[in-house]
Amino acid sequence: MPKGILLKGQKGLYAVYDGEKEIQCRAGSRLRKGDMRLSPGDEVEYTLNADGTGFITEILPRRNAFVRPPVANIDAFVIVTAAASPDPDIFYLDSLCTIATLAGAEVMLVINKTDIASPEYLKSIYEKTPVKVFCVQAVNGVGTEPLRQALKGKTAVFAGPSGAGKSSLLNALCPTLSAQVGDLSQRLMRGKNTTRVSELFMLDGDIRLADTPGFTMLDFAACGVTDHKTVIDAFPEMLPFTENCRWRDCAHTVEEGCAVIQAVKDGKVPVSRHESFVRIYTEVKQNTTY
Ligand SMILES: Nc1nc2c(ncn2[C@@H]2O[C@H](COP(=O)(O)OP(=O)(O)OP(=O)(O)O)[C@@H](O)[C@H]2O)c(=O)[nH]1
Ligand SMILES: [Mg+2]
Ligand SMILES: [Zn+2]
Repeated sequence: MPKGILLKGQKGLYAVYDGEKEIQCRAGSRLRKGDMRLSPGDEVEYTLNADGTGFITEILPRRNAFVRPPVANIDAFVIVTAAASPDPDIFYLDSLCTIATLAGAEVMLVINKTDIASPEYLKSIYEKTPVKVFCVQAVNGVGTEPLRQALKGKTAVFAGPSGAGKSSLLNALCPTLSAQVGDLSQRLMRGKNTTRVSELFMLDGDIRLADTPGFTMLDFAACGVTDHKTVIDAFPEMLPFTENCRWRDCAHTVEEGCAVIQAVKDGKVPVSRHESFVRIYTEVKQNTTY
């Protein structure tokens, strides 16, 4: 049976990419309701009709899935921040990093607007982490080529504060898409009920990108972060130090003899990353029911 990736769905009509072209599909009601509802990014099986349209019969197992925006099988989060205007919100960036990492996605941090402010401060923080950093000027396309290379073969979502330059970056990566992007933002501006629209754009035939208005209000639980003990896994640069903590159940927040805290004091772990960790850990723990 043919397989493809769902790009978008609206009013029971779905666009499935078969690797070469889009197939217009319908789907049974079982796949259109509830948690397992078809989402952009889903890998699906479908049957082909004689007229070239299709019927989706199955959603293949998901590697991850999000509700707001509704997307699945995300390989990479492209977190866009401006070097200035608006100023970077490091806690928000680290929160997005945490959600992405714990969902098994790669994190790419794009520092935009480097024409008006230096990216060095942010760069110095994230160079000490596994986060991949790209410094760009979306307005004129400077620095976007390495990002395009890194995105090859992947399904990715843009996330980041309003005004950081996500739509500008999408245009820089794919100038021919600009009409579509313009259309999308116009549709999104019309009213709140349209903000759930979520679709993947094809770039260069093998990059799938979602410029969705999601991930603005961060709800850790809704994004699958429900166990405070896993938060440390989203800070891989701290993990090696945890072995030397005095207590085996050290939370690495305020404990005596915590080797992570010592590493922060020694300049081996960025202070802001540890601050974000403590805040996220505390927030997730408060919402943990056991
Ligand atoms: N100086 C400068 N301005 C930029 C750059 N990239 C984008 N901008 C400007 O920043 C503003 C916001 O850009 P958008 O692409 O609309 O930002 P966005 O992240 O899509 O914002 P939302 O759709 O509201 O989430 C626009 O006025 C852009 O022209 C850049 O590299 N340098
Ligand atoms: Mg935008
Ligand atoms: Zn510790």
